[in-house]
Amino acid sequence: MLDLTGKNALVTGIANNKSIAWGIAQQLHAAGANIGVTYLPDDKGRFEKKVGELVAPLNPSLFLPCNVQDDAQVDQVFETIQKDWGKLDILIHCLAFANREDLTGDFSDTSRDGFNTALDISAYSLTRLARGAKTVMTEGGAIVTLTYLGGVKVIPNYNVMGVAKSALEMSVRYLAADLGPSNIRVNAISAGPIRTLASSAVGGILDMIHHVEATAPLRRTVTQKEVGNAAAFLCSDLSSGITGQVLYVDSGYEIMGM
Ligand code: NAD
Ligand code: 0WE
Repeated sequence: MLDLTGKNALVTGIANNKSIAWGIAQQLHAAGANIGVTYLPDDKGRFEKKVGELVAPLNPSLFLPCNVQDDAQVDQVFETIQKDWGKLDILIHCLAFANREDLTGDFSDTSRDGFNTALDISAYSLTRLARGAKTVMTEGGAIVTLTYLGGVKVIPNYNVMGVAKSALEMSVRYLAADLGPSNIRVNAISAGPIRTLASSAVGGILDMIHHVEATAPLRRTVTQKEVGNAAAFLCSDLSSGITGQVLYVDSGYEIMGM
């Protein structure tokens, strides 16, 4: 049985009710986990209000701002976990960002700043959060991040995000080796394309979804709930022997050659 009762789970990356992180938070909650949520703070407090209202039904016992580019905010999250929870069991890393102009046109036009921004937010943040998590995962734990096929194969326009996902997937392996002796497992889910705030801002996402519906073995896209269930598995004792892996939740699309 998939049972997460007594587990404290921190979920990053919820922006709205289409967010993959929201699908994950709901499934972790359904499995009995105690939920904490971080949100990306903005000047007007819009995310704080929106995300706060969205997650209220899960009764989150922590609700904290965390811009992963700000070390002070990251440290504050883990200090609060130490103080309020005593220990952390589960960390969900479900965020990415590249400048919009870097997700279209020629990859060779990527600026130094654009490259650094994408890699900092989308890849380095996992290592930064894992470092904080290690201090509070005193009874072992599970870390799960979200990646995409564009980190392994060239997907038109994914560009610098593909480089960031490649770095993210290799970070999963190095972190798994690093944190394994502390009984902390680190895995990634490679999700197929899903309509979310981030993906909808990308030109041609609907065409990509139709392509998956036409060619993936299951002839459909995946849902946030399916990704959430896979995440719950990777966070539970059912996957106690699995670390450093990338699990494809993509209707089978990745296996196809033609
Ligand atoms: P989303 O827009 O709902 O989530 C992206 C999140 O990143 C938002 O909550 C945003 O606030 C957060 N974020 C951006 N910059 C941040 C920063 N500096 N600090 C903290 N948070 C920041 O979109 P999503 O599609 O649910 O994306 C979640 C994850 O899933 C990403 O890693 C994405 O690459 C991955 N993914 C998405 C798809 C897809 O098709 N939607 C497929 C595979 C993988
Ligand atoms: O990882 C992603 C999306 C990541 C993303 C999206 C945006 C749009 C708005 C990162 N940064 C930004 N910045 C913005 O300003 N996905 C896996 C979804 C996605 O994005 C694509 C895809 C797919 C699929 C971009 C190009 C091609 C395919």
